Amino acid sequence: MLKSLFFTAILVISLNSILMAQYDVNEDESKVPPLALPDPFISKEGKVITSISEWENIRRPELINLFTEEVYGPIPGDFDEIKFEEVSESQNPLEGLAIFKEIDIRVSRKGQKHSMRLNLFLPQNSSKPSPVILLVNHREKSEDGKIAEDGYWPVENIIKRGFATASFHGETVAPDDAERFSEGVISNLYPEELPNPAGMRTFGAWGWAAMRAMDYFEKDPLIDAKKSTIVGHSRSGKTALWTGAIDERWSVVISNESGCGGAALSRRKFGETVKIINNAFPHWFNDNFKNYADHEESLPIDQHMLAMMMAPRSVYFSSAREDRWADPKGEYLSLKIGSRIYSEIYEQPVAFPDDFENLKAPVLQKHSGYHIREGKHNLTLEDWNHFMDFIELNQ
Ligand code: GTR
Repeated sequence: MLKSLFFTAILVISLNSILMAQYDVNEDESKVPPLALPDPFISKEGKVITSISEWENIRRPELINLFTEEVYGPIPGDFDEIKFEEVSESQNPLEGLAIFKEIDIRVSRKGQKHSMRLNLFLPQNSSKPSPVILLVNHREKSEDGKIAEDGYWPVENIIKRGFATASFHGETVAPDDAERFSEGVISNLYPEELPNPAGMRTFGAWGWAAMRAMDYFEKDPLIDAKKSTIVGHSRSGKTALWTGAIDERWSVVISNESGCGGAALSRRKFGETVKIINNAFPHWFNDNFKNYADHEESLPIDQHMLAMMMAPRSVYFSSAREDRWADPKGEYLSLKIGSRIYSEIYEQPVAFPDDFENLKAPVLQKHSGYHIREGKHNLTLEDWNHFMDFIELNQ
């Protein structure tokens, strides 16, 4: 298992070096273009947005629509029936500490069916329903909780802090493959999305799965679904953000090292760019997003606006110092700038230091928080410990 994670890491690193050689990749801060971001508080019609009701009724829906049309495609919520079936195929790896449930979520629409697996651990002796943290997983399969081993999904630590935690694997709804991505929920339930250039793609499918997990949480009396967090790392961190934007049932949204098309500002063109990501992973975003390759300045949105979609709920970004491909500074800036939503619309002031380069401690506060740790692109126990501090503060 550790071995396969190691090889995945090597693969990602070598793929990135090939891409760096192939494209003119900028990782020099002095070459970042001056930032001219679209204004989140001016509507399409030119109206200046100053109140919660203008934000929630005019501008927020407008922005969701733009992200849907131009970047991610929708996460469709219509289906005819959903059923939850508890199966017991694997042994509980945390016997005595946690309750372990394997749940098959079966959804049908227009006579077609799709089924996905959710793995759930709950604190064994909790006197009340537990808050839950969902990890969107694109790495090793998680049937028996074994991705716990390296800190990527540290179930034992999460349980000991009183949270329930669940995970599903992206492959159960959409293979992470440019040729085969539709061979899952898209072909099965939403085939009309495929020919649509603004349609649902991989992140829409993974987000759909996260929403079905939430449907389950709302039905399980051992879970306090009002206190639900969605976490994703990297490509799954992009998914977590888009899901959190669309589905307001998540009270906390956490995106770890999600970089281009996730937390990082596209207009900085630092590390991975819109062109690079769309060439390497054409199945992640919808076709319209490809129009912005080398034309980031004409995007009607940028990722600070995606961070804003979480308000008034809570949002947390995290970076790793050596993960320059994901542009840590661009991740920080999009959160810092996007967090104006709390201060300026919801009258809940948040503050982020200006000096990113010397940031040492996590920015731990209500509504929006951040940390950068030493080291490489990965999701580690250190990251999780900060996440859980943030969740506790925000629930
Ligand atoms: C990289 C990709 C990034 C990031 C990463 C990952 O190869 O360029 O956008 O998503 O994979 O998911 O680990």
